[in-house]
Amino acid sequence: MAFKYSVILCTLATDGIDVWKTPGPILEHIAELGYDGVDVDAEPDKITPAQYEQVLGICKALGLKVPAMICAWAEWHAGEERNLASSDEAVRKVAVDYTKKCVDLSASLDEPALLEIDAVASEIEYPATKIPIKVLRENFAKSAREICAYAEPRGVPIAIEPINRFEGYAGFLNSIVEARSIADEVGLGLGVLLDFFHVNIEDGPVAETIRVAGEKLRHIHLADSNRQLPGTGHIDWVETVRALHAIDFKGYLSVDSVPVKPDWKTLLSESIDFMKNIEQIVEVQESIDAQMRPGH
Ligand SMILES: [Mn+2]
Repeated sequence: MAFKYSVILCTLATDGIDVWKTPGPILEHIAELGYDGVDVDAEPDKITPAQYEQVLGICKALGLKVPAMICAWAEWHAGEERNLASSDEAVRKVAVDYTKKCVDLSASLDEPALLEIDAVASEIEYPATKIPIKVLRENFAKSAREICAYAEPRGVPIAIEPINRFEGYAGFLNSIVEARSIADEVGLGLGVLLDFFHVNIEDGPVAETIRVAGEKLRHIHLADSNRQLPGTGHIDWVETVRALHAIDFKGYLSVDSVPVKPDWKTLLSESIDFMKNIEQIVEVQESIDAQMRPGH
């Protein structure tokens, strides 16, 4: 039961790689390395239908799936304030309307792609946000309900990605425990997205966090504890893969390593090779475990 791997294309920008400018050679290289898919930017007002058609057409020809589209939430990434937890109704509406447009875009694909939602304030108030957590939670849950009610009949999966306190709200929606509790409350198919970098900062051990996410885990952003390629930090990868087997994870692991180091080609080839090696080790371990069981 091998995992499926993808690449978040916009993260490659830190190495000067722009899929919207030269899609052919970039996507060909990703396919050659053995990736199953790519996570494409969700910017329905900025990327033209012709650009989407070109990139998605090349993906299709190469056999690359699009398991997720990446919504931009931070102002540096989005170029505008998109705050699903805002108490200002006008601000919150901008973010909800953007997400609904992304749902329409995703629903137009051959297979609808997952969209991630999260809560990012335009102003970071580290070490603790001044807005009561209860208020932020109510606002965010309201947005999530509106988005999921729109996405569910269109077959578009939505998942909450908790963001660490230095990039998101300091104190709200930083952990998988919080994300899972909102997903449980909202229902409507809402799941969670686990980014190993954020989780390593805000949750317990990654393997334990995977068990907390459980059947609500829809997608993974792949990096080590230092946000660099897997194997260069201190995540316990064998335990992580064992936990993913234990919950029978069927989604994708998408490389989300920023800034790209040492260069995009090395990052992508080493990431997938390392993970496939760990998968093999775990398979051997699990077959030894099975032999040791009584009655074998
Ligand atoms: Mn991420």
